[in-house]
Amino acid sequence: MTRVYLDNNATTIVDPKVYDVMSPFFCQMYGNPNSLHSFGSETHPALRTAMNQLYKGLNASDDDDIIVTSCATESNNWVLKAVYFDKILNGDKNHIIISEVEHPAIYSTCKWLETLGVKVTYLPVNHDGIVEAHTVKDFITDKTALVSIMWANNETGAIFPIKEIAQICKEKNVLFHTDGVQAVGKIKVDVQDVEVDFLSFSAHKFHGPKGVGGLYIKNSQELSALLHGGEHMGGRRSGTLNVAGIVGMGLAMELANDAIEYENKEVRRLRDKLEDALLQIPKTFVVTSRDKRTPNTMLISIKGVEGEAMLWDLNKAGIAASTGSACASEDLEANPVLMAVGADKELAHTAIRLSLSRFTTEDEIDYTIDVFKKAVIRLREISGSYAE
Ligand code: 7TS
Repeated sequence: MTRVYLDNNATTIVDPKVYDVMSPFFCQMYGNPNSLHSFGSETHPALRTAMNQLYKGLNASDDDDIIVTSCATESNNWVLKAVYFDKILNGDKNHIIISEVEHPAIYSTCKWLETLGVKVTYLPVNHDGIVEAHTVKDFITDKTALVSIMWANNETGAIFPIKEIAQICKEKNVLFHTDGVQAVGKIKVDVQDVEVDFLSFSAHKFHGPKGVGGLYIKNSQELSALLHGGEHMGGRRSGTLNVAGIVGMGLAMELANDAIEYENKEVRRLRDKLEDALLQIPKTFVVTSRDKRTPNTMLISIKGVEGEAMLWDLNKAGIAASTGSACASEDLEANPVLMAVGADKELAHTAIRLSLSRFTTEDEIDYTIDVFKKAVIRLREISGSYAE
């Protein structure tokens, strides 16, 4: 059966080159890098190469830290909780600013911090699903400890004005974190051009392995450790190094950055071809203008067709898509990002996210267009709630 994977914002296929570079570190070079014997030390060259690839990939300087974590959820939790300990519990601040369309790894952590007495501002987004930089300025007070705004949204692909927001935070002397999960490897992320204090990323979103991610920390900025223990990663994140994961993530970032031009031209062309075809179906609409999105993403609403029913039809034809974030897809609430951009509840229940990658082919897009159009006709007939 034909199988088409269009859920690349949830996770991606591991690039075969990444798989190859990782494989010796399971059964051959399996030593603990901290051990003094040769089993340990023989892992060092590959670890050094991988860390260099990560520094180069983000254009970080030697004064910065890149700390490998288990995923972006960990990186996001770390920043929020450490800022709580450092600046709120043990300081004189009490306020954090995020957007109302952050991933649950930020949003739910902030909800939890509220139970501890932290004041959280959830910034609204405009009709493109983007936080406008001036709103950040409007809400910063002398009690604000941290602003955390994502670089690109996982559901709409909307790219946020991170450079301007970073500048505002710098002027106001407030720490700035960005969740860069959906930006790294898809668009240019240069931490010297865009001066963020902290940036989270996750390898499996750019054709690296699952279970490994990172936190970039500017100028070795103070940030209490979340995991205490054996002083790994300079004492900033203890736990035996995930050697294969780190080696894989380093190469994955290099390959993804090398492919950014392809992503911008070819992946964008395929996404736009799919989008143009699907928008010919009456009463469909796509959130966020094309030029304001990552090149691989489209969130489309189809009037009269429940997102879950559509997903089921696509899945039967071998096509993987999503109704939004897979992290929340078991809960059948209306898509919160669509609600935030002002869609009505019906439209918000009919959202399908299609996300491509550099491995997506033209044949797969043609097949998807065909299946999608037939599924809409079928489901609209069944639901009967749709009239042209
Ligand atoms: N931040 C953003 C913006 C994300 O898109 C995701 C995963 C995460 C954080 C968490 O990454 P993890 O590696 O720790 O899991 N997003 C999605 C998604 O959109 N569908 O499934 C997972």
